[in-house]
Amino acid sequence: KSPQAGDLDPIETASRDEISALQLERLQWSVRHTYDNVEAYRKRCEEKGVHPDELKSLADLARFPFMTKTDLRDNYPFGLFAVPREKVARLHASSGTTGKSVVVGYTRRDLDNWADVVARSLRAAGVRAGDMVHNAYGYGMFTGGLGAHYGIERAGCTAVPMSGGQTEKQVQQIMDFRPDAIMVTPSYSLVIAEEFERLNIKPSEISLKVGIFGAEPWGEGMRSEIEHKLGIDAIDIYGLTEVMGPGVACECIETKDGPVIWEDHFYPEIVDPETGEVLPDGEDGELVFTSLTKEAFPVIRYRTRDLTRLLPPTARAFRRIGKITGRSDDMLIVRGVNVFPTQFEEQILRDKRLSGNYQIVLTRDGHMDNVEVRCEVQRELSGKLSRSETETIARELQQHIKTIIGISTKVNVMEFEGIPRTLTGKARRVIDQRPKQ
Ligand code: ADP
Ligand code: K
Repeated sequence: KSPQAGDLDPIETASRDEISALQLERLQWSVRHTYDNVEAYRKRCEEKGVHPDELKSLADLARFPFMTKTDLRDNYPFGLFAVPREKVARLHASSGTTGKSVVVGYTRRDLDNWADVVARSLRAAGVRAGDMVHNAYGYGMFTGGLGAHYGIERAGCTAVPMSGGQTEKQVQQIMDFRPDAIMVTPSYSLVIAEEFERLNIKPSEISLKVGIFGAEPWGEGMRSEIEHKLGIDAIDIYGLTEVMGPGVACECIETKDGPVIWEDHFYPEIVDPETGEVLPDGEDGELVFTSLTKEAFPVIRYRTRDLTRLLPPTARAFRRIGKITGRSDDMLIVRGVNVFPTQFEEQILRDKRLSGNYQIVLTRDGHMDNVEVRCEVQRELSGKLSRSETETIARELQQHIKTIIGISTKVNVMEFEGIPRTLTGKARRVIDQRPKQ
């Protein structure tokens, strides 16, 4: 499907000069707005000896300080908000490195812009007004469900707010309602595809024409598998809670060559993850975003920790991001949900019967990620606990992890020193055996 007149916002076909001019104007507003309204940011600028008045060109941004997840944690929950709490129309949250999550807020106008960029993402993916979109992203504090939802409505489509899980019901509803498009994590889409296979339903009998997949890394191999099994075009959507949510960037169906950054709302940079130095387009490094229009929770040079590169425009006037090749921190993405090893550690340390030594083992069973948490009992309890006592410890830990971190795990409680000690350097906490994308 090629875009038709009226499908594109004028800025999507603007010249580079027009885009840069708009970006500079909005950047100056955004930095000034943040400086004036967020005390922690103003202090950071003063320490660095920079002032919003010095922002005369896009390149001047490189002189300004970065924002990181640590800043969000230190200012939990609302310390980085740039508007009074009464002006915040909605909150969302994402995992932080410890028990406290990262909290973000949106004004009415922010929600409006978010719906616009998600609607634009849907159009880029070939979805048109009047289409029905089955939304299997999780609803709730995650940005995925509601972020996609309001974009679907904004695009003039029929929203099916299915949320995640209940695979049999997902399939039943897709067969009964006959949606044109689906929004879901790539891994869960394959679980849905397998349920279709189990029911002997052929791709040609499935109404879906396109799927918009994100929240976790996926590669070309997975794209062809999804396209083949569901009989659809599979499109990559990228986003993160701190910057907005899904819809920061989305692929175009004509080219399928990496998510197009909606550069009129989000200004990208690639920096050297070690030195923070800005790298030229095309070079690998860490993706950094500055919000250009956000009122409630502006981010200036936010370090995403996602490793990738910036690619030149193709189907639209904006630049694209390459495949996310990894992270420059230890965050794990399990079934689309972000988790940090320290979050498991916190739960393990709550139980005084456990030694605090642990290991997280990630595997992929079919298409779903499995997490095994290996921990061990204290030295003085080693060899002294009955099987049912050990099982109780495991069950309790599993429940804590489920309620607090929000993911299902298998907990394996071992005897003291059951986990191999590293004699030099840091303990190996994570063993990721999932196939590389
Ligand atoms: P989302 O709901 O978009 O997943 P989160 O804040 O929960 O938002 O997670 C954001 C992180 O998820 C990103 O920093 C990135 O690591 C990962 N992510 C999101 N979309 C993609 C994608 N299309 N490809 C690879 N990684 C992605
Ligand atoms: K994610």
